[in-house]
Amino acid sequence: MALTNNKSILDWVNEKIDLVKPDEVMWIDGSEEQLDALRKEACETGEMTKLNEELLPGCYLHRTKPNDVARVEGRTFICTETKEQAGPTNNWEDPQVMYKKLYDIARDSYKGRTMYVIPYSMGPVGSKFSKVGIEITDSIYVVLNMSIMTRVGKAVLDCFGDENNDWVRGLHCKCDVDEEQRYICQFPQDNTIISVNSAYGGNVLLGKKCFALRIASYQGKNEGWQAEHMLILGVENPKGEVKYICAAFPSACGKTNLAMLVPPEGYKKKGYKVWCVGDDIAWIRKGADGRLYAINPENGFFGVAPGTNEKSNPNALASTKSGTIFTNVALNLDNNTVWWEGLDKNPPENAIEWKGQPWNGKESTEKGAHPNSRFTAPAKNCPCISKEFENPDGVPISAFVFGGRRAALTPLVYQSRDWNHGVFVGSIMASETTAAATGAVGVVRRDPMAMLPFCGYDMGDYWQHWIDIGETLDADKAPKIFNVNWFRKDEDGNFMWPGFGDNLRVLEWIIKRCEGEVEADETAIGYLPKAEDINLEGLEGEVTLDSLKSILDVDKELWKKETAGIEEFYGKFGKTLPAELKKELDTLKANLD
Ligand code: SAT
Ligand code: MN
Repeated sequence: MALTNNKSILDWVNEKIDLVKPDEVMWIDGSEEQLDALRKEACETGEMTKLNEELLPGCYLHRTKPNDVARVEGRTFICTETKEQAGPTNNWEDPQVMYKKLYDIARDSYKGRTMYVIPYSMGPVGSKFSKVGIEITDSIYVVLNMSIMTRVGKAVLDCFGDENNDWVRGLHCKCDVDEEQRYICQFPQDNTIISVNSAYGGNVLLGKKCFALRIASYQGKNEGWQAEHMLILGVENPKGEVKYICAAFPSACGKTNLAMLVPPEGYKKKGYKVWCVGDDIAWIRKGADGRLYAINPENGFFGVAPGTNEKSNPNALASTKSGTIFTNVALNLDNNTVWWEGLDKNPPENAIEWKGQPWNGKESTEKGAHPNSRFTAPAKNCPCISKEFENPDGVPISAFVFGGRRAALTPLVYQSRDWNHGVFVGSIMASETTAAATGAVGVVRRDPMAMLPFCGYDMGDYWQHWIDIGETLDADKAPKIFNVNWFRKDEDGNFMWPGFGDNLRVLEWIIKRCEGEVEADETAIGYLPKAEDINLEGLEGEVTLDSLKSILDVDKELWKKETAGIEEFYGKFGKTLPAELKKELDTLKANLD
């Protein structure tokens, strides 16, 4: 039975029923009984495997098709009235052409299947930050993932109103999971998303990248707020004061690890704590006091499994111990649990690898888990989840941090001179590619604000939006803007910074800068720490003052080469490139000469 009298919702759902012709229609009400029945059904059909109830209560394993393991950026489209509105970094197609193509693929594709209608809220139900979506899907896996990643069900519609038309339409059709016919399409001007022929993560959990970033970035531009690919964390000092930081990194560059950071021993002893508000997406608005506030619109973590372990991220690991769906990891047949590369040094011998074949982890040279295998874990499981997680007003932001994966060039940390310079620093972000998207891994590409695959309109206009937001902020209220790089390597290819929990040492410097408690050196690229101001206590033997100095260096020759790359990238934008950024580039070039 439909869960709403909202006419715009009912009309749209009915239209889609006529298109895809399901055998049955089920509205997801959010009740445990309904979800449990779906879990049971998915296990009966083999879509999911129930894991060991003692060791992993309420946990399941799912395998996607081997051709469907990551986001497909080449097949992701922004369909706006004009190509210019999508900008030079997005694939574009005319909306009418794309609707027709997608409807032809979707037509009758639910025959013999059930249509699930999922009402969901991005953000706490009823918060002024939050937005409602309806996702139609023919996949139980999607229903169960959405009910971890977002707030789903009747409660969402109960407080929505019958006349309200401000909701995002999402149609997902698994079809035959044919990669040649796979399309992930956003229609920002219609608040609509259509995804066909995939059943993987970011391609089909439409509340995540498609809505909360691509559509929401466009909404934010028009409505005066921001949707960013950022984690949100709080650092609590020994006095009990918490400062919040939003940080943008490309997919699979350690956002989840940073968001759930465990302080080094010395910091723990002193009473430092880190609280996780979000690990992937931040929605940001100005509060009544003139500061920027952020909420995490999601309700769970869709984290990369490989490399997650007791040492790298005990909080993420703990989050996966119940109520979690694992995708494309190895199944240990001896105890019906899961395993992935980097979980421990003890791979199972009697196992099934991610493609579904028998696998002996001790002998096989093949991987047990796909490099982009994932866990979908409820946020409430996380031992360090912030008590502000459900706060409908969000948390006040002290600093924005941008970062990428760069073996050379970018120093461990630097601060922008002011807001516009900070926007410049975000706009020139570049990172080595990872397994989170299909394509070559390890190639340096420009990824401004980590939004390259997620900005729902012209990136030049998006930068302008950042600049415009800055203009509305008093200088003393505006978050300070930083860049970090945990991934610098020495000549032998070894990482020069230990990363993980030790990144708190850098966050501490960032917060001190925000509070005006520490000096910095002005360089060609911005403010750099004096090496003595980064606390190395407890890192003896790992990082010396000298090695720290070498991760803090600014190699002018390398930076000159970098400016040529930036100039080329900026050249793509033509008239939407903000004059402010052009000016920042000129300043950087002059500083390097
Ligand atoms: O596949 S997702 O887009 O959900 C995850 C990611 O790439 O960050
Ligand atoms: Mn992400």
